Amino acid sequence: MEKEFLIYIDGEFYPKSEAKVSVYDHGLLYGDGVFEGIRAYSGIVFKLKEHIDRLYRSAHTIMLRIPLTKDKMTRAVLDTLKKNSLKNAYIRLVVTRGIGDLGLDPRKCPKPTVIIIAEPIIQIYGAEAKEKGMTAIISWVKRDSVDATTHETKSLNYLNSILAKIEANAAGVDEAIYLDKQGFVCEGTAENIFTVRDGKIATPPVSTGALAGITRQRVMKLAEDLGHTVVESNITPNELFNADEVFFTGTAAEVVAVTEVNRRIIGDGKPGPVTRRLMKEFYKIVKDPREGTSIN
Ligand code: PXG
Repeated sequence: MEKEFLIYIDGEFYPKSEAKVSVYDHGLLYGDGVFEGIRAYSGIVFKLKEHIDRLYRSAHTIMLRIPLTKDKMTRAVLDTLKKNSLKNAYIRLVVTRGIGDLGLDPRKCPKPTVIIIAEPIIQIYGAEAKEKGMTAIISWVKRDSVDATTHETKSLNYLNSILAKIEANAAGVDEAIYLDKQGFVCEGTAENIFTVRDGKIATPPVSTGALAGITRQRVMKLAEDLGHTVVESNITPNELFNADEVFFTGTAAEVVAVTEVNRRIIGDGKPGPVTRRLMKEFYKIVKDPREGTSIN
């Protein structure tokens, strides 16, 4: 039998088929918890510190006390990778409110559940998407305004992303883009969005409800280092349709062009020069030991 991956749950490792949590866990019953999606490249966990910091900020907002220090959590992530002999990996870090009763009162949950899953990279957006770009629709599902379920907090409540994804699937396109409640462009289902116009780069502010993406942050700095002006500003659907280039950023997506939105071709319908340059430079960054934490 093929060796199963080992999953970390509350300090112990379990083979994948035995890695289970209680049906009374409030992560399941109420989406009460927080998570991170992280990636390791050639033995370096890209921006691990930033992901751990964001996890603890999300937990702070929902008043969930993570039962590990940040250092211990970092070690647990690295141990999980080592146990599974993974150097290139997708890592999912989940902390739920823990086991409680059927009421939603979090006081009934004395111990948060900590889960770390590490698997080889699955090509979520494969080579073809990288080469040709992705198609997208603007979804009818609007990003929640800035409150508990906005993606300012990376909580386990992802139903609006899921509904938008279902809509994209039904429309036969690769991804869905949300607007905020005012009608401004917000982000994709699991990626931030950027426009390029006359060499100037724009991305929606987090006040639209977009996640303060770690890839977004790094790509903004990269673009500035390459001489571009980068602004956080509201983007209308009209501005999106008429941009020279549109691209997504995210842990899974990395940097990827969006070449069609609601059947409107963006630019000339191919990944543009700014996007291609950023893709190329981003691949160098993710392998740079200074940009992450070494597994060993
Ligand atoms: N917006 C949302 C709503 C996200 O969930 C991003 C933007 C990009 O942020 P980062 O920090 O990754 O640059 C995310 C990231 C998945 C998956 O399995 C989701 C995320 C990350 C990785 C994988 O769909 N969320």
